[in-house]
Amino acid sequence: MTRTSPWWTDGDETIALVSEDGERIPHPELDTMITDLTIDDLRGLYRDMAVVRRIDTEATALQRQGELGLWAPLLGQEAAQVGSARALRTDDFVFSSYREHAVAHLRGAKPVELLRMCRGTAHSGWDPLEIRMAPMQIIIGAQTLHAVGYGMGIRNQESDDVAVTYFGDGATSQGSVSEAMVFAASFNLPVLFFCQNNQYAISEPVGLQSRAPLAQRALGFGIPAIRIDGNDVLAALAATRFALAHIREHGAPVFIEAITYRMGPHTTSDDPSRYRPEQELEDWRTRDPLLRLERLLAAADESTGLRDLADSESDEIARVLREECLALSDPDPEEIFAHVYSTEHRVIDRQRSFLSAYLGMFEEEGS
Ligand SMILES: Cc1ncc(C[n+]2csc(CCOP(=O)(O)OP(=O)(O)O)c2C)c(N)n1
Repeated sequence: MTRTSPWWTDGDETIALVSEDGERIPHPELDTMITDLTIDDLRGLYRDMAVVRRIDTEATALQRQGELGLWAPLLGQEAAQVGSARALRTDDFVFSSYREHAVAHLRGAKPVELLRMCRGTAHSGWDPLEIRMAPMQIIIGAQTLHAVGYGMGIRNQESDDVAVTYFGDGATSQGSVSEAMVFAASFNLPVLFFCQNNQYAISEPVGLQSRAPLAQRALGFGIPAIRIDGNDVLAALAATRFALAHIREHGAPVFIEAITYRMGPHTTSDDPSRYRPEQELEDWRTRDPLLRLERLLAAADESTGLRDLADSESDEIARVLREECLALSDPDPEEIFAHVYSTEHRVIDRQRSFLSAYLGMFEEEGS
């Protein structure tokens, strides 16, 4: 049976617009969100996913070679991120965690800018105001509060921008995420809560974190929710467009739960073989987001050269990325104080003088 509404109600299925075999599944309301998509657009979505996967693989390799301190791979989550990010307007503002490399890239961050923080050469790899995306947040769930604060600003300015926050399944156990949802619901704020349920919070499976579906949590706060197959880029794009239109029209929050799977480790410091069965990963490999879109295009006889083109473009991007990453220069150590306060501050001044004197000792030793 085809569901007519995208809104999740208890017991409903997860919405997919493309099956695992690449067949188009009709949906009366969400289909209306993507009537403009041409074959070239679909090929473009494939290209986006292939490029970010390649950037991610290169970054993982760079970390393994000691060139980055840490990396949190997005492998497996390309569709959720590319589909949702492609639905945003440039004037919306994103507040994400440390895994949304595809979102940052599609907002305009250059590949090397995705790596700068992990190489320890910058507090934020990109200019947050330029691409309208805050620096990646490491404190789990804190970015949802930042989005709510920003949403309040949007409402006060009577603009129809949306604050979009990305977080994981584990983050929904954080008090700050509950507080963010209470505030967003009570004040009718234009915030999109985009939860990538990638099944794990490091080694903790989602079933242990939440006995109820995550989408249900939003309903408990009075926030309408949509639950989608997050490995289906069309579902991610259509649902995000639908949610954004709703938020702009009603000035009230929406929650999307995108069911996906983290195919890599939590970060390069993690060994997932210690807590997840190999067969589980194998099962999810058959639901690979790139494979699914490729199958859809193949069914329409439009997949010729798709992989080769994406691969050659991605390889070149990865080559330049590596070159630019290795060429990143160390910042002036005193820059660490630059953005603590927007005005002069005597505690910071004292710390800056201390560091300067300390560094001066090495200069004397060296001379
Ligand atoms: C407030 C806080 N508590 C704990 C941590 C340690 N930590 C880092 S990642 C992580 C798991 C997050 O899982 P999830 O929200 O599902 O996101 P994912 O990493 O799977 O994308 C934890 C507990 C942290 N960074 N911040």
